[in-house]
Amino acid sequence: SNTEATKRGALIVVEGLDRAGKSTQVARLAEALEARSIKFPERTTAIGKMIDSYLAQERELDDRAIHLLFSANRWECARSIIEEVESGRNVVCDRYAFSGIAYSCSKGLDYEWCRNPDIGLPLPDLTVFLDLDAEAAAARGGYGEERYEKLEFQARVRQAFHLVAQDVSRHGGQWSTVDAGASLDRVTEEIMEKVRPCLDEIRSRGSKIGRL
Ligand code: ADP
Ligand code: 2DT
Ligand code: MG
Repeated sequence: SNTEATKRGALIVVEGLDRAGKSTQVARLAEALEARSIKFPERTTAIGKMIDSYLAQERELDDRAIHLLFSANRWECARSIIEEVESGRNVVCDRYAFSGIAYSCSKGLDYEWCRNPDIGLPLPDLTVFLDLDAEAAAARGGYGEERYEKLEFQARVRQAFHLVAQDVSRHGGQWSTVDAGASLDRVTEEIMEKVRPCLDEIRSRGSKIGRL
């Protein structure tokens, strides 16, 4: 029989535009779930350092090459995510493969081409999309110097995320959209309303973690 100690944890992903409130909400969620929190890109690895210098606009890379580096950066963390979840710990993730698709598609790359390199990665039990229009996001303190932090591009990314949402649902994934324009506490409450039933379901069914 399945004892409490063998029950796996959940993998919860938070997605959204720059300034949507992801990092703030991931910190709150990780505390509430006593979870390990991770962030993509994971900038400390060798691949992560290449991504970091690309985002800082210190180097140029072909659009497909950087897309594959973002995916490789997830693959180099996949084993440890699976081990953590299987050990019973919850994992909360600030961005994931869905950012990969949304940002690269917004440069004009083919949707399916963008999705392919992430196939087989751990499947999030729930993805919470913090939805905010690009103007409202820009009004939150303005953008920095990083690549992609421009209003017109962010507006395209938001549209691309809406396509990703439909695609995830079609592939049987759990995607929940939350209005990120509400107050910090209201957003946290709404996220918890989506997360609780997800945790209950994993606890009662005890299924293995899926694959993208
Ligand atoms: P992200 O990680 O998505 O870029 P952050 O969590 O860093 O977003 O938040 C970006 C900025 O917006 C921060 O200054 C943060 O305090 C502010 N912020 C986050 N959530 C809200 C909210 N619901 N209402 C107003 N300001 C917010
Ligand atoms: P932040 O560190 O502020 O979240 O910005 N990105 C991210 C991609 O283009 N592809 C990906 O696969 C991922 C995970 C989004 C990181 C920037 O990198 C973009 C914004
Ligand atoms: Mg952030």
